[in-house]
Amino acid sequence: MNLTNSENLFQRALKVIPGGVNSPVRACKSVGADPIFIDHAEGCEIFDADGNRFIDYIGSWGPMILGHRHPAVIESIAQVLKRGTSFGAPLDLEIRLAELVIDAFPSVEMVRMVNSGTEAAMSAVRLARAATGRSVVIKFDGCYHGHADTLLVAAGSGVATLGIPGSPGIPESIAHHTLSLPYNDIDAVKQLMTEKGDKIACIIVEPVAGNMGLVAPAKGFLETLKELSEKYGSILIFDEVMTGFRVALGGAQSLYGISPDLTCFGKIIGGGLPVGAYGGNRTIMSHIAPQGSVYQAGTLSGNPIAMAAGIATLEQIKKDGFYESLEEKSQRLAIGLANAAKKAQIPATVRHIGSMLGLFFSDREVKNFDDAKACDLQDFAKFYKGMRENGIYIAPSQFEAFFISAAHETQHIDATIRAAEIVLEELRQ
Ligand code: KE4
Repeated sequence: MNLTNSENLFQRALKVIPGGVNSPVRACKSVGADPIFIDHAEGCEIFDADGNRFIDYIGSWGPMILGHRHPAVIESIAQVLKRGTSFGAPLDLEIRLAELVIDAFPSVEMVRMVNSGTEAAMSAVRLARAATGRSVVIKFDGCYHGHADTLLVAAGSGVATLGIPGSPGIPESIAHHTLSLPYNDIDAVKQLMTEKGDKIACIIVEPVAGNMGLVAPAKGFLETLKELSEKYGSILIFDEVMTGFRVALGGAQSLYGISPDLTCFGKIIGGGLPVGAYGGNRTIMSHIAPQGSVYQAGTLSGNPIAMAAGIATLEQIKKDGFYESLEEKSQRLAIGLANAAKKAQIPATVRHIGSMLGLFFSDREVKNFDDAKACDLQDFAKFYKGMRENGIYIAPSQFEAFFISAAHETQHIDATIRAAEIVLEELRQ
C-alpha cells in the first residue's frame, strides 16, 4: 500500500507538533506503525492522503455513529453558518440539545455543555466534591475519563493505597485524593467503602468500559456502586462519554437500569464537533455557577456549530429502528470475527455491546485491566497492521473498541470479515 504522502506529512508534522499528532493514540505507537493522514471521509469510509480507501471502525473514536458527512448533519451546519459561528452568548440551539439529552436520560434533569469529555468528567468531579464537602475520588484501573489531573491517576500499590500520578506533572498531593480499584472487583469496592465511605466524594466509572478494550460490567458491579454510594452519601458518576447514545439511546444506564447521580457525555452529542456535557438532578446541578457557587466556564461552550451538529445527530438516532439496525450489523461483525479467529485457530474473544465491539487475543474472558494487559498484544499489533493493509481501519491499540455506524452496510461488514480471515490465517502461519 502506497503511503508516501502520509509519510511525508508525518515527517513534516513531527517538526511542529509533539509526536506529529494532536492526541497520542493517533500516533499508532503501541502497534509499531506510523499514522496515516486522512484526506476525507464519506459514510463508513475514509480516504487517506495517498488515495487509499478504508472501512472505518474508529469513527473519530465514537462520535460518527451516523457515519461521516451525514447529509442531515452537514445541512444543519450549513444552516447555522448563515447565523454566525460563535457568540459567547446564549442561543436557542443550546436549549434544544440540552432537551434532547434530558429526554433520553431520565436521571438527567439539567445539563451543562462543555467542549470535551475531559471537561465533562473534570467538572462532574468538582461538582461532586462541592456537593459532598469531601475530596476523595474512586475510579477504576483501565477506565479513562480524560486527562484532568485528578483523573489521570494510576492505582496505588494496594487496593486501598493512595493513587499515584498517571503522568509527570501531576502533584502527589492531587493524586493522593484519587483511589483506583480493579474494575468489576465488588469486594474491593465494599472493603474500601466500609473503611473510607464517609470520605468519598464520588465514584466515577465507565458503566461499560471502552478504554481497556471493551469490558462489560460484571453482574452486580454497577448495582453495588449505586448501593454503596447511596449508603455513604457519595455521588455516583457514570462516564458515558463513549457509551452515551452509543450502546443504547439512553446509554449504559438504560441498558443496566442503574440511575447515577451525575452523567458525563461527549463524542456523539457533538456529531463530530467539540462537545462534552455533564448533567444530573436539579438539586445537584443547582450548585453550578451562576445558579450556585461551583465555578465552571468555557468560551466556546454551547458553540452554535457544535450544537447544530449534535442536534442533527441526536434527531437522527432517535428514529425508530436505528439501534435495532446497528445491533444486527454489530452482531454480524462479532460473529464473523469470532469465526475467523476460530478457523485460524487463534485464541481470541470477541464481544459487542450495542455498536461497540471488542476483540482480545486471549482465550479467557477479559474482566478487568490486568486481564486486558495479559492478552497477546503482539498479535493485536500484527492484526492491526494486516487489517490496515487490507483496507480496514481499526483502533491502533488493544485498549480501544471498534465502533460500527449506521453507514456500515452488510457488504462492508462482510468485507471486514473476509479481511480478518486473511489476516488471521497469516497470523497462524
Ligand atoms: P475527550 O476529552 O477526549 O473528548 O474525552 C475524554 C474521555 C472521557 N471519558 C471516556 C469514557 C472517554 O472514552 C474519553 C475519550 N476517549 C478516547 C478514546 N478511547 C479519545 C481518543 C483520544 O484520546 O484521542
